[in-house]
Amino acid sequence: MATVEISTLVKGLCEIPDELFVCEPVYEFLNSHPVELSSLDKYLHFSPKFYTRNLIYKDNRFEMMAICWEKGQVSRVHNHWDQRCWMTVPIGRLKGQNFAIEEINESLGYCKLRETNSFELAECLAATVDLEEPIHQVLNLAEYDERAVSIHIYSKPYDRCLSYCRDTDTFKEVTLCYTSIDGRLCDGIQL
Ligand code: 2CO
Ligand code: FE2
Repeated sequence: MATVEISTLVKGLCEIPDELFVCEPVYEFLNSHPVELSSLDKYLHFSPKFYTRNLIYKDNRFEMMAICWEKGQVSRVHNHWDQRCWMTVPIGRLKGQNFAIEEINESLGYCKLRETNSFELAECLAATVDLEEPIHQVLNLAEYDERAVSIHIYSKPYDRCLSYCRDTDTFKEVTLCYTSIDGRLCDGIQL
């Protein structure tokens, strides 16, 4: 399949009318437009400390970012509120693990989770976060033994989520920051 520059992908997404900016049409669009890797170069910043979030595009309706994962790096177990989310993995591969809530007491910040399904992503295949079961973790497993880059689209843009700790069965709100915007490192960021 012919690849497209990331800027072409953004333009194509911007042209999707609001009523079609929902799970299936965006998913199909991403699957039928694999990204040209060289067009991602300027967005790729890796850090040994944590995965990096590199903003490519943002408007009121959606944001797109490249997330760079060193070998073995994993996300928090987290939710996406009621954001829609799509992701593709043009470089390396990643595992997605979904979770269901078994018991929750919001006022105590207590939440017991149970693992549900998992999936693996590579080669520009797209996945969506299930709005019915939105708690998940993304992992660049050490056994994959390579860096990975994923492209994420969130609609609407979001900058906070709930983070779950499975050791203590607790959860709390965390703020999400960008590592870089349009290829330039954000103030105060040290890789
Ligand atoms: N959603 C996480 C973030 O934006 C990345 S893990 O994939 O859903 O930081
Ligand atoms: Fe996520």
